[in-house]
Amino acid sequence: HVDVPEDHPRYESLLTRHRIEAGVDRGITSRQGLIAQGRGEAFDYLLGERTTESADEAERVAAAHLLLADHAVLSVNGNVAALAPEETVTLAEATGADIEVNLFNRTAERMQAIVDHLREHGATEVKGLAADARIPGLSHERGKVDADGIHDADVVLVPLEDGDRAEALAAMGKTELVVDLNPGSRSARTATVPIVDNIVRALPNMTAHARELADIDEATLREVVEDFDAERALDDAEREIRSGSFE
Ligand code: PTJ
Repeated sequence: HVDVPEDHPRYESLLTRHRIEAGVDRGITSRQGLIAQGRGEAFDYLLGERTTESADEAERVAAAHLLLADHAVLSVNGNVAALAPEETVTLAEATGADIEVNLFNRTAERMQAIVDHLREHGATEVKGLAADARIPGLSHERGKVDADGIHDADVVLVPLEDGDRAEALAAMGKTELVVDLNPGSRSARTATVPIVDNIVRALPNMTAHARELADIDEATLREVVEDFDAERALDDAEREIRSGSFE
């Protein structure tokens, strides 16, 4: 437990930082995850630490993709597990998606710690431990996935993903929903739907959209998805960064 004064201007940002630290202490987050968090924070600062209108739209489109999917999977790494375990479980429940732990720096210990952590936060089934299939084009450890999980999925949500893996998943023909605060990252540029927002805001907002869209007919959902322009979403994010007023 840490005491961050609630009136501190960086309250949310400091809480998030402590969650990542705690994740490292508990063997959930990799030490590289600390560096990734720092990079994310810098972009979040430039974006004003808020969900832009354009990101909100991308989150709505991503929710529609999850609802339309034959088999959607939410991929969880060590940063996501530390930052938003409950929010991941809630989104999976709202959309009928599977959850799979998939690590860039895979170790058996960290896989198990994250699976346990997600179960403590209400997940019933967590995939990733079987590792009985491969993503083509990646080295052995980095390409491991479950045959009945990410390998089989038509839609995957990959938050804070490394560029190589994002490209390899896209090359498999999957609809890729990427949450990444850096609009210039290869992952964001590869995505079917780039979501330039903090994962701690993106997941609950996607759940809210999924609940709103749940009763809408399939044709309308398809329109939501087809109207989306990924290039424009990335341009919007860049413009927000350039025009930001920083506090
Ligand atoms: O747990 P593992 O082993 O799977 O490793 C996970 C990390 C994140 C360490 C690994 O995938 C990695 O090294 O990723 P990168 O290449 O550092 O990319 C992470 C991207 O996520 C960067 O573009 C960051 O800007 C972005 N990012 C970091 N924190 C957040 C974020 N995006 C959204 N929300 C965040 N909180």
